[in-house]
Amino acid sequence: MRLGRDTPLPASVQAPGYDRAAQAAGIVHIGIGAFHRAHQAVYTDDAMTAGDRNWGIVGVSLRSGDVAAQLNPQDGLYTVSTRGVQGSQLLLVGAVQQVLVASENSQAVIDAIAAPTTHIVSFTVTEKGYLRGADGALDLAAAKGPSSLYRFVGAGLAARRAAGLPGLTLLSCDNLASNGAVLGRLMRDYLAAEHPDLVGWFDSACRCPATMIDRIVPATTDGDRAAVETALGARDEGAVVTEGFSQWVIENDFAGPRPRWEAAGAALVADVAPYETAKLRMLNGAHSALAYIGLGRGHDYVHQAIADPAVRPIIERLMRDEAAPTIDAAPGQDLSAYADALLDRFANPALHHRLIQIAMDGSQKIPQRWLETLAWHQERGARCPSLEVAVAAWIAFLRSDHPIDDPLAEQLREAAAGPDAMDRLFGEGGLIASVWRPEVK
Ligand code: CS2
Repeated sequence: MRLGRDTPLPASVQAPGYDRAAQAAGIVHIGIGAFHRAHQAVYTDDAMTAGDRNWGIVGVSLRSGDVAAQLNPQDGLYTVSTRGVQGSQLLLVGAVQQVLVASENSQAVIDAIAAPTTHIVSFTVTEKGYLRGADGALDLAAAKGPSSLYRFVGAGLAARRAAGLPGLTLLSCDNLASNGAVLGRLMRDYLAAEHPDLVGWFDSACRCPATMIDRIVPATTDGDRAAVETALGARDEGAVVTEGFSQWVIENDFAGPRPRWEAAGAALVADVAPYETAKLRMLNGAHSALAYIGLGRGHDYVHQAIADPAVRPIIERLMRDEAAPTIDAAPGQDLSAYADALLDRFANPALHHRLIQIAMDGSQKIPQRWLETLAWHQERGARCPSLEVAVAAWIAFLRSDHPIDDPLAEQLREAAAGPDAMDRLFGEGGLIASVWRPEVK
C-alpha cells in the first residue's frame, strides 16, 4: 500500500497537527530534493502545527521528474526519519502540497510564483544552480536556458507586477557565502538583461535575506525505504533520512508575511554572517576534507573517516586551529563547542553518509569552504597544514579512478593530471574562483 492521506498511521508516527486541505500555498520552493524535505519543509510543517496558517509549499524540480513521481501520488506526504545514538523517530510531513516539474510544465511554475497567496520563493538548487562563471558573475547564456531558476522567477515576478501584486521574498537556502546577497545580485543582473522594466520594482518590492541552513541529509537508499515501510505499514517513495540535529538562522528581512519559523526553533537575526561563515568553513570545510582524505584512505562513509586515527586529528586542527580563528563570532557563539558538536555529528554511526556524495561539485564548494580560510592565514604569513593536506587529497581524488561529478569534471581531471596542477587549479586565471594563491613549488 502506498502512503497517502487515508493511510492509517501507527501511534509512534507524529502526524501534521493541522487541517492540510484548508491551507493555501504561501511558499514556492525551487529544488525540492531531500535536503528541503528534511529541513525547511519540517520547520514550515511545525509552524503550521503551532497554529500558523496558509504556508503550504508548492515544490518545483527544475529538471527531473523523480520527486514529483515520489510525492504526487502520495498527496505530497512523506516521512522524515531521524537517526541518532538514541534510536530513530518517524515524522509525517504535510507541508508539501504538490510537486511541479519545470521542464514539463513551465507555465504552472510561473503561475505558482505569481499566485496572490504566494509570499516566499525559496531555493535549494546547490552551488552550481546559481549559474555563476569563474569570476562570480551571472552566466547569462546559462541563465536564459531551460532549467534556470532566473527564467521562472523573472517570468513570475513580471506576472505579479502586471497584476499589481506585492513583491516576494526570495530565500536562498544553499551553502554559499552571503547567499541572500548573491542571489539578489544575480537575479537583478538577470532582470537587467531580460526584464529591464522590473529592476526598480525588484529593488523596492522584493527582499533576499541571508540564511544559514544546517542538517545532514544523506541520499535515501532502498534499504532506508524498506525500513520505513516496515515501521509505517505503507510504502513511502519520498522518504528522507536525517540526523536529530537541525539549525536554521535567517536574516529577518522579508518583503511580506512569513511563517513563524521561530515557533519551530529557527533563529531570526539581524546578521547571519557569523553563523554562515562558521558553518561553511568548519562543518562544510571539514566535510569536504573528510570526503577527499577519507576516500583516499579507502573509506565509504563519514563516520568511518572520522573514526580513522590518521584522519581525525587533521579534521580537528582544520576546524579549531585553521577555520575558527578566521571567524568573527557573534555574542554567545562558542566555536570550540561548535567543533565538539560537529565531531559528534560526524561520528553518528546510525547515519550512513557517503563520502562520494560530499565529494561531488568540488569546484563549486571548495572556494567558500577552504580557500577563504587559506587566504586569511596567507595574508598573515601563516600556513594551514590541514587544509593543505585536504587540497592535496582533492588533487589525488581528481587523479584517481573515482567518478568525478562536477560541472567542470573534464577540465579538472585534465588540470590535475600534470605537475603544474596547483597552478592550473588555483593560480592566476586557474579553474577555481580563487581568493588564495598557493605557493607553487
Ligand atoms: C555536505 C552538505 O554534501 C555536502 O557538500 O557538506 O550537504 C552538508 O551535509 C550540509 O550542508 C549540512 O548542513
